Amino acid sequence: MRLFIALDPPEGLRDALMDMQDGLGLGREVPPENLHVTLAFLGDQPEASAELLHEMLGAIRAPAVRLTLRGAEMFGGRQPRAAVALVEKVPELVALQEKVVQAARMAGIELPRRRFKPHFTLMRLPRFLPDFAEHRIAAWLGRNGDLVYAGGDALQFTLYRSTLHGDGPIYDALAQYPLAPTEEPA
Ligand code: 2AM
Repeated sequence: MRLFIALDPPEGLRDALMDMQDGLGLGREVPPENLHVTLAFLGDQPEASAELLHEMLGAIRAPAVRLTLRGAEMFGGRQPRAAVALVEKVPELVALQEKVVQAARMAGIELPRRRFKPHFTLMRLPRFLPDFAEHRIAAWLGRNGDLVYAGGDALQFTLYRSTLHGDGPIYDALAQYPLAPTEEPA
């Protein structure tokens, strides 16, 4: 099973992400139900590891994570492969990501050390881009590069199975784990 662990956007934030998708005019949109912030990508894992992982994830105690969009970027450097909305790296998000990685390691899953750059992938771009792509990308970054959007709290995280198909992956939520709501200041 190809597995990953992610945060899903609250509804209002999903709409904001879809608005951002509308403006690029290049590549393939990530379907609304697939928009997420990956906390850990685990790759192919045997069923036994998945069960142990589920136990470890269920033991995580962590507060809700405020999801704030802060700017947009193209990933891939000189060969842009994806348009993404960046997510503010608040301490609760960093701590949760570390706990998730630790849970995976305790379940015996080896993870490469990777810098965590939280984001929603919005569009995936083809290898060969048309001539007008550069202009569209520059215009889109001009509109979204400084964007700030308070997207509300993620109150849970999800273990997903990803099945690859020719026309894009299918994600199945295998389990969800609650995060503790934070109290509003009086
Ligand atoms: P991305 O959105 O930045 O492409 C499910 O595939 C999720 O895991 C995607 O959101 C993807 O991040 C992330 N991921 C991280 N490493 C990956 C890899 N080597 N292959 C596929 N997906 C990966």
